[in-house]
This record gives sequence, C-alpha cells and structure tokens, in this order.
Amino acid sequence: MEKPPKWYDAHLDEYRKVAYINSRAQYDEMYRQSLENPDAFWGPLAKEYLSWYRDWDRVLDYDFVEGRIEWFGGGKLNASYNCLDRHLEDKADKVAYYFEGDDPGMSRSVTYRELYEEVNKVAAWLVAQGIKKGDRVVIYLPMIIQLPVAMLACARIGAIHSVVFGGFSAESLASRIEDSHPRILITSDGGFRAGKVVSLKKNADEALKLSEWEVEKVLVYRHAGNGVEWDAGREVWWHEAIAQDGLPDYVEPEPMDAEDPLFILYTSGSTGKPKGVLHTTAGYLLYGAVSTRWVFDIKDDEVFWCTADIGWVTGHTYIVYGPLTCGLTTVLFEGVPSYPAYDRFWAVVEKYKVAKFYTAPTAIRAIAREGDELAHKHDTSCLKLLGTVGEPINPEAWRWYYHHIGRDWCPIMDTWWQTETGGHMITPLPAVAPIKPGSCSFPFFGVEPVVLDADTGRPVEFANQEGALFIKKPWPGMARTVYGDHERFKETYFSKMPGMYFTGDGAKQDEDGYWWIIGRIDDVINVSGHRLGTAEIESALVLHEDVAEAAVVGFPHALKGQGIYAFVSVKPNIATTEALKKDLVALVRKEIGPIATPDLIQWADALPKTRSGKIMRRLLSKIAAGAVTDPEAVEKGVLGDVSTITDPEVLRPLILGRLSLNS
Ligand code: 7RM
Repeated sequence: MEKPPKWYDAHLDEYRKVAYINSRAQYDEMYRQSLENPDAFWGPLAKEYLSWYRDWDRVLDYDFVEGRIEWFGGGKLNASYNCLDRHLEDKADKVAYYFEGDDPGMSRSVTYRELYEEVNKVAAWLVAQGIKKGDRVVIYLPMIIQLPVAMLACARIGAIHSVVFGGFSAESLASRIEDSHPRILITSDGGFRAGKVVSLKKNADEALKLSEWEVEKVLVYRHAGNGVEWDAGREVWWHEAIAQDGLPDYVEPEPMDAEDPLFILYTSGSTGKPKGVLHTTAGYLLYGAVSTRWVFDIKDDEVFWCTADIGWVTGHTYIVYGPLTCGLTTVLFEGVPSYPAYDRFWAVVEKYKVAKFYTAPTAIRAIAREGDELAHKHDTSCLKLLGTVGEPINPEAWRWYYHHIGRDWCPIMDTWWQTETGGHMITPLPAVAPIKPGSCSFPFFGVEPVVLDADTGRPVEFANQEGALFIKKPWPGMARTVYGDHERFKETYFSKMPGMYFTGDGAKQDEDGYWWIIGRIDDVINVSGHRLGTAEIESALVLHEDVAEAAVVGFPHALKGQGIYAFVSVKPNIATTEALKKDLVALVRKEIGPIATPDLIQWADALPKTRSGKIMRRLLSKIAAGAVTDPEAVEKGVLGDVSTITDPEVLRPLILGRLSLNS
C-alpha cells in the first residue's frame, strides 16, 4: 500500500489569496509580537473587535503564582451590546441563526433584529424579578434559539449564566445549582433528540427537589409540547412572561467591568466534584471573536456551523459569543448526526450553503462507519474549510473527513483547547503552513506552550519527546477562577509548576515544530469529546449498597475515542450478577447522565493499591486496554515497575478477568 503523505497543502495557494493571515512569515511575525508585547498586540484588536463604554487603563496585569489575571483593567463594556445592539445599524436584517430542528421539517431563521428584540424582552422580565448584576441564572435548555437568547439576556443585565448541558441528569443539575446558588432557573418542557422527546422540565423538577438551594422562579419555554407538572407559585411560561403588560421592549445594557464575570461553566477534573470554571467579559469575548475570524477565516457573507452543544464550552465560544461578536451567520442545530439518517450533517450543509464546518472526531467516526455513499448524497461543494475539536483525531478519521467531505482540498483545523482556555490554543490557520493529520500545528497568538519532562520538571530537549503541556503566559480568553474556590483554581492550574498554567494534557513537538496532543495525563477521560472525571463515576458506583469499591479508567474505543471501564469490588456475600451490572449502569446514568454510561464492568476481588492506599490506575488502564494478556505479566515485568504495589498478586485475577470479558 502507498504510504500516505505527511503534508497536506492543496488549499494553500487559494487561501493565500483571501486569508486574513496569509503566510508563514506573517504568522511568525505576529506570533513574535503577541509574546513580546501583548499590550501592543491585543490593544488594537480590542478596539477593532469590541465596542467599549470606557477605555481600559492597562491591557494586562497578572500574577501566575497566585492565579490572578486581569485583561483590559478599568475598561467597561457589555457582551450583549457587542453581540447585538451595535450590529443593528448595518446588520439588522442579516440572519444571526439558522435554526434547524431535530425534525428536518422544523426550521426557522432569526435575524439580528429579532434576536435583539427577544433578548430585550427576556432581560426585561429578569429585571422585573429583581435580578441584578452578579446574580446567577442556571440555564437548562435544548439546542433552541431560546438558549442563546437566555444567555444574552443575562449578559445584558450583568447576571452570570451557568448553562447546564441538557444531557445531564437531575442529580448533576442539582449539584450545579447547589454550587452556584442561582435565583432563577430557565428550562423548557422538553427537547427533541432523534425523534424522541427528552423531558427536561421533569429533570429540572427533580433537581429542585434534590437541591437544598431554593430558586425563586423557574422560566419554562414551551418547545416539545410534552405534558409537565406545574407549580404556579414558582413557575412561569416563557411566552406569558414576555407578553406581560408593561414589560419594556428595551433594557439598557449594564456597563460591565472588563473583568466582571460573564459565565460559569462546570467541567470535570481529577477530583470528584466538577469545577465551576469562571470566564469574565472582555478578554473572553475578544479571544472568542478573533479566533472565530482567523482560525476559520470567516468572511461576512459566509455561513458557519459548529455542531457542538451550547452546553459545552465549544458552543459558548463558537456558536454564541465568537460569531455574534463578529456579526456572522451560523447554524444552530438541535438534532444528532444520525437522524433521520447518517447524512443529516451534509443535508444541512447543503441546505444553508455552509462554508466553514466545525465538528468532533467522534461524530466523523460514527458517520464514516455508515459508509461513503451517504456523504455523497448531497452537494457539499459549498464547504471551504473543516474543523475538529474535543479529542485527538485518528489518521483514518482525518483522511475520511478530508477526502469525502473536504474533496481532497478543504484544510482541516484541528483545534486544541479547553473549557478553561475559552478559545483555540494550538491550531492550524488555513493559509499559514501545510497541515499534518493528527497535529494541531502551531500556537495561536499570545499562547506560549512548553512541554516539561514528567520526571525532571525541565523543558524537554529533543523533538518528539513527550511530556506535560504547560502554558507560560496569560492569554485573554483564559478562565479567571473556579467559582467560589480560588484556592482550587490555584492548586489545579498553577501549582504543578509555579508560574505556569498546567493543561492536564500530554504533548510533544515534532522535528518540524508541529504540536501533537497525546491526551490527558490526569484522571480525566475523554468520551466522545466530553470530559469526565474518573472519580465522579466512581462516586456514583459506590453509592450502590452492594459495592465496596470501584476504580474507573478509560480504554480505547473505536467510536468514542475512549470508553469507560469500571473495576468493581462487591461487599462480602454479594453475588456478582448481570442484574447487578445493569443496576450499576442505571445508577451512573441517573447520577451523571447517559454520557457517563460504563461500557464495561469487570468484577474485581481486590484492586491494586500503593501503600498509602491510592489505586494504581496506570496498571488498571493497561489491563483495561487489553494490553496485558499474560497472567504471568507481573513476574515477567511486563507491567513495568510494580514495587510500590502492596500486593502484586491481585493483578493476576484482574488480567484473567479482562480476557473473559468480550470487547
Ligand atoms: C474544547 C474542549 C478539553 C480536553 C483537552 C484535551 C482534549 C480538545 C483537542 C483535544 C487533542 C484536540 N474543551 N482536546 N481538543 N485533544 N486534539 N484538537 O474540548 O474542556 O471539554 O476538553 O479535550 O484533552 O484537555 S474540554
């Protein structure tokens, strides 16, 4: 077989004619400036991309040891104004969103003026409830227009929104409510997913019962038409709320400090409880807008589609704040890639003439598995650029995407970033350099990555040497704290190597200077591009009265990237039955949500531990991956150094147990 090429550059000449950043030399020069003089780099961009009520006093002030970061200190602006009001002059009738329902028959376009009017109404209702700057509002909605409307209504009055992904369970919603103490919850009766109704209101009711914190009001949008239980004292229908007599049509945007909070978004880490990552106003907005423009090289008349759910950071930045700040037209899709059939993405691309398309490797793998024909049922020649995010993309998926969707021409922007980074960190730009499948190419402006050797803590010396990925300097889009727990922010991100931001990822730089992300090196697994802490899943499993102990690790999964593998020990005299496995799966789904469903559960008489009682996940990961098949592995040294394990004998039955589990 012919060896696949290392470089892909078919698009370069064409892109160099049109791109904002159109040569390697231009990128190099801008990158150098962005590191040497961040003030001179970001200051003019902040003037160009954002509208301000008051200019900033200083561009950047920070202390990475304390985890204190301030961008555009003293400046005042409003995110809702930047996303809406200022576009009314020349873009009032431009489409902001093409809404495409789960049902292909359900679609609607929403102009900037319409979005502005709806946002003002909801903001007016919030004000009428006494909601003010700094109050929290939790939003639990499907992928419908009302989701960005609710977010922007909060931003308009200075309330901090906390969007909870609609796929999360009542328990997950309750824990987020208890952590952020919202005054208002915004939800809907239900959402649609592959033709079925998901009862969000029912989950919300359940969450409010579970939570010790009481919200004052629940605003409910009628979308799916499913029946709901109703508490008239606390609950209000959205359509009635905004039609209320005397509610003004216009709410003055609250002038916010550049560093005032914009939103909280929960994300999983290596310890049990998800962290409320907090983003502030100016830096986040600027970073989102600039990266949207340059990475996807979007022109004003092009349609952009990011298929993420707004419940994740990708949707916050690349469906809501980035595109709206730039005044662009994007698609907002409620459905899934498989419904009514696996050609849905391409049908939607054709329908709206999407030029720039951004999705996750897991979606590409699921679609590719269904065959090539579906990809060619539609005319997708409107596509000029593709993107991926969420996990490393495997070469097979990359080539399928490049060939069948990109027609062997569209560049693929493999964007590496995180909830905490607010926007792209390491990513190709379409007219800068050839791309390599699986590499994220080069750092975005202002981002100075470094790979530190795990043992010595010193920067690696050779090309292709793997290590822990750190970032040396602040960039505008980065998170500012963990909501209500700045110590945790410092501890998680700034203590591994004082003075640097720790990403939690392993990475390397190759002989051509290209960056490659290896994957998480902490106890976080990445299932279909979604972050889950192993500790969260373990906490759910041990809630079961028959379970003594559980250890969860990731393992390679053909579709999801990583699957969830649980080693479970039961209490004495408990039978390890299939029925119990089913109960455990149901329990995890109830506690966290369907995305956390364990793929495989293996019974374990005992788990390998260090003398201090820490479970040795490194060994369990190898077993779960099926990388160890020899029961004598310990004796033969195949498992590496096991000298810290209290009882190496526990490994033999685990290896044998793995062999008898089929997958
Ligand atoms: C945007 C997002 C972050 C984690 C991150 C990585 C992994 C994301 C890529 C990637 C390889 C990529 N936010 N990750 N993008 N790995 N290549 N292009 O995903 O907070 O949910 O996850 O996802 O491990 O640390 S996230």
